[in-house]
Amino acid sequence: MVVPLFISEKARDLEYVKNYQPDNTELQHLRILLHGPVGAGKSSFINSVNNILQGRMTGSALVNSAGDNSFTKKYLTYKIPRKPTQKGDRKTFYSVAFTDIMGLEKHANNGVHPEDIKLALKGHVTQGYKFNPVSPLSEGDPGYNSCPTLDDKVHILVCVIPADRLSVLSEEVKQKIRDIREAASDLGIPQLALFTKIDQACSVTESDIKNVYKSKYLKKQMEDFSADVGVPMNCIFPVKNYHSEIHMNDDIDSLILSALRQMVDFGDDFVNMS
Ligand SMILES: Nc1nc2c(ncn2[C@@H]2O[C@H](COP(=O)(O)OP(=O)(O)O)[C@@H](O)[C@H]2O)c(=O)[nH]1
Ligand SMILES: [Mg+2]
Repeated sequence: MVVPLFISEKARDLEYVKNYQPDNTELQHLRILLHGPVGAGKSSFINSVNNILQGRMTGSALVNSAGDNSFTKKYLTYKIPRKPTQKGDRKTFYSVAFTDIMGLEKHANNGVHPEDIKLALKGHVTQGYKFNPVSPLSEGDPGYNSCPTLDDKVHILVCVIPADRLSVLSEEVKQKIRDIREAASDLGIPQLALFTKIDQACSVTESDIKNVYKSKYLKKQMEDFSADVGVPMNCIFPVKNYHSEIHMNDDIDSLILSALRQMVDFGDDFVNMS
């Protein structure tokens, strides 16, 4: 048998995320809410995490708790199934769950209303609720959950930004991001940002995503975003999602796992304080 001499950072992060369980046994999962412009790579990120935790390419076999696979403007939770250790075992899930909110479009009437995102942070949006961009959810509506449990609440807010389109993000979109961040900060919810599509952002990362921290261009983009929106530099994670690959790739996994590990740590701190 070949005994590995060292365990890679990637392997450590993977084990860490796979083994993570909240101390509070009432909590099934950390809820990670992804928000950001349409096409930023939110769904692809969730699928990428699914691939990595399953250890294989999975397509989009994600489970959402509303039992519905439509990719509309519905509020859906995606959970990632654990491989059963024995045949006939009950289906169980990893302790991270994702909610993907489409939105933040330039015009107020497109995308999910920022007020709805704020309600989602507090757990007031029912699974399967179809967002209405024109009028936000209000108390008493059928989609309004008046008694959210700790599981319903958001524990980590993640802003997803396409690294190749940062310079064209409109002031309106940035303002929406700031508003949502502020609402999350008021609730004490930890936040981080993902810079996706680094493989398309500049020639240095296009040739090899391992060069990500050598790219002056990307560093400048991250600094500008940090200054503009207020996410600290050490909370911005550059990633490349699985989007056209046929096989798994260690470099893709490493970047995604370091972001995911930080999400778990931040979320865990938050639920332990709640
Ligand atoms: N090159 C590249 N394309 C990506 C990446 N992430 C997502 N995409 C592509 O960008 C498009 C939008 O991604 P999607 O996940 O649907 O964005 P969403 O609207 O935020 O959910 C799709 O065609 C993806 O295949 C990435 O990291 N690199
Ligand atoms: Mg999507």
